[in-house]
Amino acid sequence: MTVHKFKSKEGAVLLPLTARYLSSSNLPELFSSNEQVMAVVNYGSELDFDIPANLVSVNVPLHQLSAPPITEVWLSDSDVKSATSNGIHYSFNSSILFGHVVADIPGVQNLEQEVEEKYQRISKFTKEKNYPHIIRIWNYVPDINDEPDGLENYKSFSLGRSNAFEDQNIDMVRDLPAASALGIKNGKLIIYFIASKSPGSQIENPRQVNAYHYPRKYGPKSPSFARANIMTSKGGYINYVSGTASIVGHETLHTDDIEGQLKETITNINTVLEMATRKEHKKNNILSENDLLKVYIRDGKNFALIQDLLEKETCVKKENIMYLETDICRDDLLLEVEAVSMVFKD
Ligand code: 3EB
Repeated sequence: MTVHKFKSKEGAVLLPLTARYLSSSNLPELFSSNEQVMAVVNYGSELDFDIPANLVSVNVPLHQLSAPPITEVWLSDSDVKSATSNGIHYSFNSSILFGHVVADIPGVQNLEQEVEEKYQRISKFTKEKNYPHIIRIWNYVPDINDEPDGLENYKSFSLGRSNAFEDQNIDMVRDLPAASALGIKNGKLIIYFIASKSPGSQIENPRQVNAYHYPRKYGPKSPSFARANIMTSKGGYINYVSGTASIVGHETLHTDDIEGQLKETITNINTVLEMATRKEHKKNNILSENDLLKVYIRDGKNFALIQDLLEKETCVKKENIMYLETDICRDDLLLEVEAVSMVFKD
């Protein structure tokens, strides 16, 4: 199998790490090809064929609403090595490290401490390995909207993460990762991340209060994530856009209104892309056909409506959009959308 690699006219691969969605049934063919795969992230039930040991394999048991199922594949431009250290499975090339860690949290007890411990571990590990900049991180938080002992699990998660980042002296203005934080129902905390030798460029959204400045009503400590983070290489850049929702300022807008929430979310994503292109001095940019979207939907019965609207509102290719059913961190959010946008030099 050959996968289009976005090469320059001279034949050089333009980005050290790129993401693709491939039909899950095509993975055996990918694994037997010469492609340098850094990681596969499979959403839904586990794949029923062997995954090579020299890559990171993540399974996130969230239901895919569209069929046939697709898998998120991370491709390297150069040789990949992999190993496990202190519960972190990782693979790496000369500039990027991809990591994965899972915590079993029976009864979802002591979530804050579990999250803090995992974030401390990840921060120390990435520093030790000399990939000290966490660029992008995905969090699947058990029973995210439940409130044991009066504090919602999302808020406990956010607290544990903040404590770890403060302890590790992460600079909130320059070195926060882009992030997603969604619910999961299997009693596990599932985390995967991309870290880099060189710093990314943190992007915020002028329509929204920076998340790390959210007021206290959203939790004892504000969520520590950037709206987006960019990795620039010779030939272009990859922009990791965080989970994005119908939030303006810090308030949720369009409660109980799917269409309103989706349009506001797309405006927010396009604003973040616009901020990124200003910073990178590239031409103006909005969501385009080769970008990847992941759409998290609270109630699967809204899937057809959301898919329909999204096809009208953006020109992202249908096969580049993954739809998952899951709980979202604020209980008034009906949907959330994350993006990976790859922009190449003209
Ligand atoms: C928001 O904008 C929506 O806590 O890591 C989106 C992406 C959200 C990441 C996180 C939270 C997080 O606040 C929620």
